[in-house]
Amino acid sequence: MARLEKRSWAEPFKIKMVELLKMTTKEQRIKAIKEAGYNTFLLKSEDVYIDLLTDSGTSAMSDRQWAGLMQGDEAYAGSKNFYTLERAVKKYYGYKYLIPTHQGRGAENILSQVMIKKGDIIPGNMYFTTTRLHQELAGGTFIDVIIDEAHDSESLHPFKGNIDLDKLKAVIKKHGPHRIPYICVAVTVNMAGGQPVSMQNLKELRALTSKHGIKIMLDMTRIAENAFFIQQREKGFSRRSVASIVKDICSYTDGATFSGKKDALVNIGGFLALNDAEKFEEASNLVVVYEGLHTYGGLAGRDMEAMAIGIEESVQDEHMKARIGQVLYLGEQLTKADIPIVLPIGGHGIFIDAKKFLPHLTQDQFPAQVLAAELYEDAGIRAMERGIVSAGRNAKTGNHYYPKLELVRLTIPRRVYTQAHMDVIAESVQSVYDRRNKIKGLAMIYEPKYLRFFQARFKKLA
Ligand code: PLI
Repeated sequence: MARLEKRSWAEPFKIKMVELLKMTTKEQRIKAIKEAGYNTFLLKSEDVYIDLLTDSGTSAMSDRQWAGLMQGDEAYAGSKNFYTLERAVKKYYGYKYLIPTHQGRGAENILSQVMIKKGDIIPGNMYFTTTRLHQELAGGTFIDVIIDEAHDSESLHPFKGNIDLDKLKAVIKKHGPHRIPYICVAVTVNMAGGQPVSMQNLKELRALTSKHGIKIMLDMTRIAENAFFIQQREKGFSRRSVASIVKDICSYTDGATFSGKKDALVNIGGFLALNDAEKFEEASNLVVVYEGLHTYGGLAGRDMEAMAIGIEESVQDEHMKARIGQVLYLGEQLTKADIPIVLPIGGHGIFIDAKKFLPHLTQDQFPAQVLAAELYEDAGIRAMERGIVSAGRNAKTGNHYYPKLELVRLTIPRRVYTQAHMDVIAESVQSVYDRRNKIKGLAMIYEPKYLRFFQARFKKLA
């Protein structure tokens, strides 16, 4: 018998505890999603079988992290867990000053308030919902300077998160460097499908911004995933560890916001990290108003301990290989079945191209919202809309933003689901695809003012 050439990856852990899930019938799910206004954010979690809404705060913590919770020092000021976290941030990311926050958007608020003046311009590699809103609330205007390939779900560019330096130069020329307090660089780029930024691009960006005295602020929420892609795809990095690549990425930047709920394998937590002493002082003063004292920032001591341990676990090569390996496995099942997804397969999930999946619907009929609801009805799988509903409205004109990408995100929580779950998901997507021509659009019947995708309600069109 011929020997098998293939060597599979597998998780570098075993399962110690399980959480039982409720199984539902199709009738129950049809009722539940209707009651939720066809918005998967408004479903009750207990009615969901496989929850792919987000990879944010949904990871399984390790036994070491759970043990860390018991080491919580819940002092109001100067908790020892703050110093553990500060050491981890210096060791793995290299930033000088740390301000913990309750989660990523807490850090975005503080950063935006400290750095942005009314009328400022904030270029970035594609918007993220909370990030852009905080920039706007602080009086700034976001301008997208990501490469064009990022908006094309079929482009196979290996670093679709890259900044287009010519677009950035044009923004600097038009508005002047004094109007640009910083460029916001996300690694990996969530709304583009979890697409990475290359080290070469960061290096060139640093050279360009230094010339103009513009700072680089990193949204380092999924930095370890970005580092893994650099290791796999960029020349000169194949022998480098994920941990060392992570530190290199940070070295090209002046500070960062971080949602610990993703890479860092915790259920809550985030931080703002800075290298500038003066800005740090301003931010430490402001955090007291919005989050809590600068040594806890809205977190319990135990949360900071778990995040410090999670940061260390997140940059291990074996962890990242299994993490991305699982996402890749699901993506390959779907591409084999000709389902239109964003390629190359990204870091934290699979993004289905809803415009291509449901070409008979206009973008005003919210194809990605529709598809997410259909997936729930089919098998109790909860996904997230990342299209016109998430994009919201232009604050000045009041019109919908019409993003080129109209996506449904199947986000994979870290260390939570098995390969068999991935098979169930792939089969469900195929089953919905087989009856796609019969699927009807939605109309929005309630629209909240901010971040409407969280709470908007819809009804099925007749
Ligand atoms: O959810 P927060 O506040 O901890 O983090 C906000 C945030 C900032 N940047 C990026 C790239 C994110 O993906 C992000 C949160 N993302 C969520 C909740 C998600 O489901 O993707």
